[in-house]
Amino acid sequence: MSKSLDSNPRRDGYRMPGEFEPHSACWLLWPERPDNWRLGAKPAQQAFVRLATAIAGSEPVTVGVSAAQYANARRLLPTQVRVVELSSNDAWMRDVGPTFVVNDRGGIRGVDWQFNAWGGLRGGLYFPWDRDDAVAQKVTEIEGCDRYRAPFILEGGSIHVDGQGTVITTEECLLNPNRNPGLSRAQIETQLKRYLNVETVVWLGKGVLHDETDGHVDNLCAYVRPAEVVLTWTNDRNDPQYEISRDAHERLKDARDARGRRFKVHKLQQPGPLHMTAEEAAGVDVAEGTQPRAAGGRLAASYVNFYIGNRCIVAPLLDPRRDRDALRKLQDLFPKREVVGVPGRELLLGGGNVHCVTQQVPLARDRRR
Ligand code: KQY
Repeated sequence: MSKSLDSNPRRDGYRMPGEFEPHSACWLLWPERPDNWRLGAKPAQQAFVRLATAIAGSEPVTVGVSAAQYANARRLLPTQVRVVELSSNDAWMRDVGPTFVVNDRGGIRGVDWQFNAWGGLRGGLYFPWDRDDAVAQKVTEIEGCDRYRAPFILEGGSIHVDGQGTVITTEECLLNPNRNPGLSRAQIETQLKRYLNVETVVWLGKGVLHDETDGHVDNLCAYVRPAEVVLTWTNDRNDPQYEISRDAHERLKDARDARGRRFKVHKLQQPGPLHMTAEEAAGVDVAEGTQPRAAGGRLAASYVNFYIGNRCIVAPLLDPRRDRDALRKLQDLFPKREVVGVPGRELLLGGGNVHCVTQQVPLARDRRR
């Protein structure tokens, strides 16, 4: 049984590794709800199959799926992907799954963040979210590890760590009163230090324009390796994204990480700008309590929303005019991994992308040997 621990990772000597460190597995959830995924989630399911297949070439993949969709998911996913029945409110494993932490003696535990669907009743994206909030416990149970139930709200997509004492996050999300209204910036930093076991919090300002998560960092900026990040970028000064990316660039250039290093910042040109078509918007069911979809709305499209697998980088394909350059740039940044593009449009229409729907399980290693 997965025990709930009455402590925190810092006190117990556990840390969140960088995503670029070795993994033992990757978890996803199966998309299903028709008020988020158009056409009864059928196009999104095809995209998830492509994504799960790409990651499965690099590490074992498990997909959690509702009882109602089990047979369909099992039929569509390749045999090397494990499918387990797991209820959830939607498919954002990065945000609802556990953040795994490891120690130097081969131990692994999960951090089970509190979850309120990206803002609860103050601008959150759907109601209810009780099944999502129970996902992390169930995943740690299946993974056979104990867990820390964090005393505050956080989504995994709102943090990126280097595994060496630094976390990067955004003010737009973590300081948003719809997450932890009772906590000051200093108190949030203290909790991040306890639950990720970091010393330094690097604050960026806003996330990608119109990101409905309130600016998750994983759509804006990601670690390539310690002290080296990739930032979504546009050279168009008339695009409102320009000022957001410029501000993030400046903050990163001014920052020092936990080891006193300056950041090397790589710019990755954004796709588009991309917008939701009338046909796409019309394909999404209307439901009370769910964010409606509007034709013509600008999508929070970014190539930074990629997944780092053991031997691959899985990145979204979003814009035929820009995909090739984006993949080439990622290949330059990750020369030891194969960069694989997967269809990203359906994930984007749902409100996120590859990184948002994946959650790595780090390899627990005994470093004393
Ligand atoms: O991490 C994410 N990008 C989740 C977005 C949730 C969107 C729900 N429509």
